[in-house]
Amino acid sequence: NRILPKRALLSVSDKTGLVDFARALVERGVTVLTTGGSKAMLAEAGVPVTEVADVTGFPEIMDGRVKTLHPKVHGGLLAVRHEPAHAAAMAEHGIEGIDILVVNLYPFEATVARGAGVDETIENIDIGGPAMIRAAAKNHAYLTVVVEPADYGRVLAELDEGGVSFETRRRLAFKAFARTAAYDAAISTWFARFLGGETGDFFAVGGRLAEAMRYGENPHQWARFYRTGETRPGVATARQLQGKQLSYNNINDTDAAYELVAEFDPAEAPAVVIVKHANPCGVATGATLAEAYEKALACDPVSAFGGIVALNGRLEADAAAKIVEIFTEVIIAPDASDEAIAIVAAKKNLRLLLAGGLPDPTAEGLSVRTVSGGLLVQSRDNGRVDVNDLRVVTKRRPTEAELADMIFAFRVAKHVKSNAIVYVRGGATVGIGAGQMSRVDSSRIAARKAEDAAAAAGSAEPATRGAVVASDAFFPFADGLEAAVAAGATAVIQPGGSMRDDEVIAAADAAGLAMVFTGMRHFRH
Ligand code: 93A
Repeated sequence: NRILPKRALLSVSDKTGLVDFARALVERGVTVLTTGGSKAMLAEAGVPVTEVADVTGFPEIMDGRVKTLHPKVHGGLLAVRHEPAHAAAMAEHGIEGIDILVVNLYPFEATVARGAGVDETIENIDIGGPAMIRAAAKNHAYLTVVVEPADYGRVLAELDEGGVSFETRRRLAFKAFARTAAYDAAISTWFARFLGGETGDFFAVGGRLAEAMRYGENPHQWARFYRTGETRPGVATARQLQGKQLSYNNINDTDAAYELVAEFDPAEAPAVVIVKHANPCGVATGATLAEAYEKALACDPVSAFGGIVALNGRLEADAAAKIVEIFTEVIIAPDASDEAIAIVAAKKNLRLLLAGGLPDPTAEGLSVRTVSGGLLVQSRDNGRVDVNDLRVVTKRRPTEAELADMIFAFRVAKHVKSNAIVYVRGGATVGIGAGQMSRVDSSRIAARKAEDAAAAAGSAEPATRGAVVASDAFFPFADGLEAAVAAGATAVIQPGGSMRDDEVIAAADAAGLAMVFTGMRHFRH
């Protein structure tokens, strides 16, 4: 089942390794056809090649938009060689078979990534390339299709073993369709920018392999990380300065941490988030990032061990020195000073990621998850509650200080797995209850964590005394609110909308609490 090729067509934008590969093909007796730009490079290197235009008898036209879209090319790619009618058509029209197709596409993703304008981006939508790749991949029974330079070596090695095997041709065909699918997904995603909101009944998801991880969420799972072409600052576009390779869980947790810290405008206050298992275990603002880190750490110092630290501003030496005092897996920030980088460098395994900016929490986007046999797609939760959205439902109105902490707590709750209960005092979380099946359990856990932190710090009373509390969804019964009262909370922020809102409001009034409704829910599962 091995095929020794006679004729190859090379048309590549990424010209890495092109000269050596083409020369090696020629040395093995293969006739090489190429498009204009590829030809120029090969001719200069002294590799004898034929231009596609000379085969088709038709010049490249319209700035290269039409160069390989010709029956002499596509007939050569698509002909079923053992089919007599196809062979007759080839003879009649002077079509010669192509046995190897080497194409890599116009760099659409890279063009978007560097922020090119609309005209230039559209010009970088490759039409002829994907058409050839798909034709060759369809006809892999006869052809070898190569879509990236990384495969040149393997193809040459097989040529020296008597030809390219069927297994390799099929594997390369798989890769070819994966590539054109991801390419079209990137184009479709780019178009979605102009639609805003609802993108309709079609959804394409794709990405380019960024990294193969050692394993997935668990060691028996394999894992890969793909970049979708998104250009916003975030975990996928951040630059890793040092440390071990990021694991699957690291990337997931770092994303959670950075998306949350971006909720806090650096112009208002420096903020720090510490994440474990995709949930925050400490979030705080402070006069400096170093102070914010200390406050965040105090929330749950036990869980913070081995955590991910995200900052909403430039990492400076003072914060870096504090963060490296305990074992930390990852630090992510928009930027870092040289001094801070030097401090982190002393911890060889600690990863430092610099994202160049912060994600925009109000930006539109998509969230995708798999279910067995399907995909669930929804718009990103870019909802954001402001003071003006709040409705006071209790007799007592919240104080200014309570209001500020309420908004803070609700923004944190948005990023905590449901059921989420978040206690905040003085711009810092003091107790977080996450991921429980019952809201009252989350309330109790959050309060208990605050008691533990107080005990560890040798403090007489838990920091939930005098705190505000946020709930990601309404309290279905008064018991969740009563748990907050028992913990010493003075004010509550929650969406409202329960059938028993009246009972919950009455319980709040009875305890002298101030309570506001946001009208917006932030489930996160
Ligand atoms: O503009 S195209 O969509 N029209 C075509 O007919 C065509 N044929 C090949 N783009 C086309 N290509 C692409 O040109 C290939 O996919 C490759 O990326 C590039 C190589 O051109 P050159 O050899 O001139 O640098």
